[in-house]
Amino acid sequence: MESKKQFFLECYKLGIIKFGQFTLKSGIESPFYVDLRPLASDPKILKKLGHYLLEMLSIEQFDLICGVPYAALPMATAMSLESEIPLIIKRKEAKAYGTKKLIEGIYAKGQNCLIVEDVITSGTSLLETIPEIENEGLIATDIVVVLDREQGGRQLLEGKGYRVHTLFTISEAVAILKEAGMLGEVEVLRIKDFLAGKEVKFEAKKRKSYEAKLAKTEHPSAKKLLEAAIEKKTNLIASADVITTKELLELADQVGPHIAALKTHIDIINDFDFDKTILPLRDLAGKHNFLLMEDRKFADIGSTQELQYSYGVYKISSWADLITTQVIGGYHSLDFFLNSGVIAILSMSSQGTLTEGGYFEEATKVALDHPSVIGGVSQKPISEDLLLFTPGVNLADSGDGKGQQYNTPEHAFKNLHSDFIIVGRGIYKSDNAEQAALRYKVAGWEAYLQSL
Ligand code: 5BU
Repeated sequence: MESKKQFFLECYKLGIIKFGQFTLKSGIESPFYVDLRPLASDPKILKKLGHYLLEMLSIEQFDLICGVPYAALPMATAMSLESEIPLIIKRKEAKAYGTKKLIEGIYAKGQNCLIVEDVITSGTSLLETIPEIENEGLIATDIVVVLDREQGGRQLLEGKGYRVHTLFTISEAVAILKEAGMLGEVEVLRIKDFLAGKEVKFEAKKRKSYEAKLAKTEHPSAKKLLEAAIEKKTNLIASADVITTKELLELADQVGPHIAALKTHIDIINDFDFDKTILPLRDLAGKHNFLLMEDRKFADIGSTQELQYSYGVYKISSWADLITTQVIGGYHSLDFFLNSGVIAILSMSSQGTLTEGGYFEEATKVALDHPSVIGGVSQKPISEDLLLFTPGVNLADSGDGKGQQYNTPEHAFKNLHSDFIIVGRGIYKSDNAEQAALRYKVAGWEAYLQSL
C-alpha cells in the first residue's frame, strides 16, 4: 500500500481542508476549515481509510464499532466491513416514537466498543457522546480519530482515561502540504500561531456591497430595502420610539429623506388608530421612499405569531415591509410572516443578554435555513447571506443607564460589516431630528464606503 503521506494527499484533493479565514461555531477566526464528509463519496478512499484506521490498534480486543454521527458513520462502516466487527449506530437524538432507543443494532452489556470520530477539536462533543454509549452498559476505552485539530481534545480525553489514536494531526497535514508545495510560508506560520493559541492576523476581509447583495437576493422586501439604500445613499434606519401619532408622523416626515427604513414599536403609540396612524404613515413611506419595519420581536409558537401578525388593532401584516422576530420558538415559528421580510434577532445590544453562548449559533442556523428571513439583528458579524441590522448606535453616548450599550457607525461597518444601522434616541431626542438623521446618514454611508 502507498505511504500514509500519499494517502493524505489523495484525501486532500477531495477538499477536506480549506485554508483562508473561517469563523468557527465558537466565533473564533480560524486559518483553516476541516470537513471530512467528502471522503465518504470516494469508495476507494473510504475503503483505504477504514484500513488505515484499523491498523492503528490491535482490533481483536473490540466487540463492536460505533461511529459518532454523522461524518464518522461511513468510516465506522468501512472499518466494520473490513474487520468483520459488528457495527452499532448511535442516534443524534432518541426517536420520539417506538423504542426511543439511542443506540441501534445488536449489542450486549459489557461489550467493548471502539469509538470512531472524524475530527477532534476541543473534545467536548466526544465527551457528550461517550457517556451515552456507556449508559447502555457498553465499555469504551479507545477512540480512533481521522484528524486531530490539536486544540486540546486529545489531552482532555486522555485525562479522562481514554486512549486516543489519531491518523493525522493538523500539523502533520500542514507539513505534508508545505513539502508538496501546496501551502506557503505565511499560511503555515499563521496556522502554527493559531495552534499555539496566539492571535492571528488576517488581511482585512472584504465586505459585500449593496449592489452585490441586491443581485443575490430574491426576496421583494430585501430588494426594495437595498434599492432604497442605493438610490438614497443611506443605510440609516431611524427608530421612531415615540408615543403619539402626531410625533410619529412628524418624525417620519422630517427624517424620511435620509432613511432607508423607519422602525416602529407600534404598540407604544397611545392614540393608535389604524386609519389615522398607519394610512398617513404609509403615505409618508411612499413620499420619501422608505420601508416600514415593525420591531415587534415575536416570541411565541407559530400559531400565535400568525394571529399576532395579522389580527388585533395593529394588523401588522397589512403594512409592515419588514418585521423583527425572536427565533426562540424554532424554525416553524417563522413560517407565517408571509407579507414581510423577516429579520431574526440573533444577538442583542443590552448588557447581560442571554443571546450569548450557543444561542447565537443556533438562531443563525434557523435564520439561514428559513426562506422568509432576509436578515438578522446582531452585535456580531453574521453570515453575508443575511443582511445585518445593528441597533445600539449613538454618536454621543456609550449607554443609556438602562442596559443599552452604544457603538459608533464606524464600528458597525468596519468591524461587523453591518448593512444597516438603527438609531433611536440619537435622532428623535435631538433638538433637530432632520439634521441629526442627516448626520447619521452621512456617518453611516462614509463608514460603509470605507469598509468596502
Ligand atoms: P436607541 O434609542 O438608539 O437606543 O434605540 C434602539 C432601538 O433598537 C430600540 O427601539 C430598541 O428596541 C431596538 N433594539 C436595540 O436597541 N437593541 C437590540 O438588540 C434590539 C433592538 Br434586537
